[in-house]
Order: sequence, then structure tokens, then C-alpha cells
Amino acid sequence: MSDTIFLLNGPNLNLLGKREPEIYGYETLTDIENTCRKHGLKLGFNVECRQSNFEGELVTWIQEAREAAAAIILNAGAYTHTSVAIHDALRAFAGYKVELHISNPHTREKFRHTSYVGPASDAVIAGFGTVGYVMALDAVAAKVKSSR
Ligand code: CA2
Repeated sequence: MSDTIFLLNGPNLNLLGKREPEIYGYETLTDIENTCRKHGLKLGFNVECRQSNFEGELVTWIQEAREAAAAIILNAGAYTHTSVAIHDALRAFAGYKVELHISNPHTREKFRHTSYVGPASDAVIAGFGTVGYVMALDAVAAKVKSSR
């Protein structure tokens, strides 16, 4: 089984740390990705970090994970609430899948209360700020190791 975990971030998450710190915190996406790569190595995993503002690119990466990754951690950003294409791609991935959010969408506007990612995922982590990325890695690593 692959020792790689895909950490995928969707639209606008490249702006982390640069706007709306009261919601999303002060860490940049580069900070988060560096932390996750380092933490992943300690857990025995290579963490492949990618961000895209394009729905189709995220779909292509989820498809690529079928051959290249044991698990996917996905913060699909606003596509969480709209994308049947991402839902379908996740359904076709047999490994472990986590829906991740920095904020808790359920405490926010009503349009954020629907997720197309959650029903195609094994677990959801939301509302812990950027610490949630490390929490997701710990949980996914434990799950993948226990399934071997
Ligand atoms: O809480 C999350 O992680 C979200 O996935 C973030 C998305 C939002 O649409 C989801 O409902 C919840 C938005 C990401 C936008 O990120 C920004 C970061 C800094 C400045 C502006 C946007």
C-alpha cells in the first residue's frame, strides 16, 4: 500500500494568512503545508500537498490518488457546498478520505451547511482552526496503519 497521503486544498485557500484572519487564522498555506510534510514524515508518510482554484484540477488529483495515495485529506473550500464532480471522484477513491475545514461551516451561513464532500468521506474535521490539518494527519495515519 502507498505511503503517501494527498493533502488537497481548494479555491481561495492560497489566501490563508493574508485575509480574514479572524475566521481562518494567521498561518499561510505554505506554513501549513511545511508543518504537514514534516509531521507526516514523523508518522512514516510522505504528504503530497496541492492547492487549486479549479474544480476540474481537484477532480484530476483525486483520480490520481487512486494509484498514488493511501488516503486523501481534502479541504475543498467553497466547492464543498456545490461540487457533485468532487463527490463522484471521491466515491471512486477506495482509500481513507477526510473532509477538513478550518472553520465550522455549520455555525456560518446556511449555504455552508450542505456538503457534497461529507457523504463521500469517512470522517469530518471542522472548526479547530489550522490545527485541524495536523489532527487530520494523525487520525489518517492511525487509520491507514491499522488497516495494513
Ligand atoms: O473553513 C474552511 O476551511 C472552509 O472550507 C473555507 C472555505 C469556505 O468556503 C468553506 O465554507 C469553509 C473558504 C476558503 C477561503 O479562504 C480564504 C482565506 C483567507 C482569505 C479569504 C479566503
